[in-house]
Amino acid sequence: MDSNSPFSSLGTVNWLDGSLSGAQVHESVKTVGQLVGAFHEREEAERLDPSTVIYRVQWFAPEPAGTDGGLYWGNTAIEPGRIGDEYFMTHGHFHGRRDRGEFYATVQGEGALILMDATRRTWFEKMTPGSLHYIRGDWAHRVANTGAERLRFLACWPTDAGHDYESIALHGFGARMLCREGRPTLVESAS
Ligand code: M6P
Ligand code: ZN
Repeated sequence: MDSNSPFSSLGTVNWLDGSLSGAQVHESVKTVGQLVGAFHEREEAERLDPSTVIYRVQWFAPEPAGTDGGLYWGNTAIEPGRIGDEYFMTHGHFHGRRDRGEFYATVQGEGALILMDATRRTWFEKMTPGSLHYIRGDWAHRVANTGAERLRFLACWPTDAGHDYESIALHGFGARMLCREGRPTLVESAS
């Protein structure tokens, strides 16, 4: 059977771990050096090898960024670990367009999806294999790996959502996922 669909050669999803493959996969790697300012124990982060990988993102982008009505598909893999008492985590972002939502679905591992609304109220949803999470367009979102193995989740978001990292770089989230008495605990931030 021949297919002449323009997207038929996009690639494949490995449903065992969520990883993507094919010629069209985009990839980025985030290291301790790139995330140093995100963790509250900055001096601890500066003591680590800056090339230590915290997470990797793969995504399919069948349409250019900003296209009306398009979708992206991604897979994020966060290593287990902590900087001081804070679990390895993503940068986290608001969407540039606050009316563009997103789905996350956990494939492997254990984690926390940290969410924050426009008033800085911050809460989390537990991530376990199979858990599905809907992120409203005006909620900032960050994921922390609270388990002992790699955390992998899939994401689907609109092509025209955009990433607003600046608000997070300036003000952070209203709370952080910290290890307290051996357990992941959401602790309110001072600022
Ligand atoms: C998911 C999606 C991506 C995002 C990635 C990493 O795959 O939400 O849009 O880039 O996670 O998160 P961040 O950009 O906050 O580092
Ligand atoms: Zn997003």
